[in-house]
Amino acid sequence: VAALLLGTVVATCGPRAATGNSAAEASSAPAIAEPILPTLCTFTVRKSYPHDPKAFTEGLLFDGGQLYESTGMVGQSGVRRVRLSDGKVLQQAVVPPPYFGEGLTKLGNEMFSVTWKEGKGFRWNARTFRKTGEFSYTGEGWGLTNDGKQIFMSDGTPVVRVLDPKSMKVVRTFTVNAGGQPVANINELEWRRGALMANVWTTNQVVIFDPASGAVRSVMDLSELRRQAGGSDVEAVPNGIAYDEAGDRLFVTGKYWTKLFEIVPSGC
Ligand code: DDQ
Repeated sequence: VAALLLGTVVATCGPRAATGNSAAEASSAPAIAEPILPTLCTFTVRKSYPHDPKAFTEGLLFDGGQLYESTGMVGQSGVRRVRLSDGKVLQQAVVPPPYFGEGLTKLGNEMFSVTWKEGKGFRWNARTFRKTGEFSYTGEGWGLTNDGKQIFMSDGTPVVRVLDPKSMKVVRTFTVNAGGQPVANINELEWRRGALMANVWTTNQVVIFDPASGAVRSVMDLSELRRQAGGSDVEAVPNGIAYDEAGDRLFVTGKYWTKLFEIVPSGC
């Protein structure tokens, strides 16, 4: 996936319109509907905060001035509310064995979390951190986010499910693709300004894609932040994107990272 995306990005460095197909250019309608290739999106770091280096981050979100995180690994899984300034855990609930905690999303006063291979999801009261319900799904559970109305769920494949939060039933699906090529290992998800962002598992890349077509519009490379906060652990991949809509702030971290970064994206 890394090679594919990198190749795709490099390929966009030339002028896009230079097809050399003068016949097609001369006609009023293009003969071929070409896929739009992703562009590179960059960022600067505005601030960094401490992050629990024991947290195997699987979900991250910011809502109502609060940071929430879910963690994985059997026996270390759970959901937590975290103080941004110093990373202190303010509230938490355990996701017990045999479950491996994965993505987290919050809609109003309710949180939803999924588990890796158990086909089991949990509903939580976001104020009390009490479990309020369970739901099931086929396949694996990886990332979760929502657009205020519907929930988006990734499962490690290029296919993202759109779920109705009441029933947690699949409303529709779409395939994340870079220039038409499916992108696998779509992991932690985030909704930001009408687009979806996702960590691509094992890589340092974040893809930003269209929630209708699944087309990847841009790619962000978090290699430098991983070097600063992830150490040498192969599992310490970037994972965790949280958008503070009210403050227009974007936060990223990773599994076992020592830091959580506020970044200012550009061209995403
Ligand atoms: N996932 O988040 C990509 C879905 C799973 C990552 C799990 C990597 C650690 C595996 C450790 C195995 C222990 C059962």
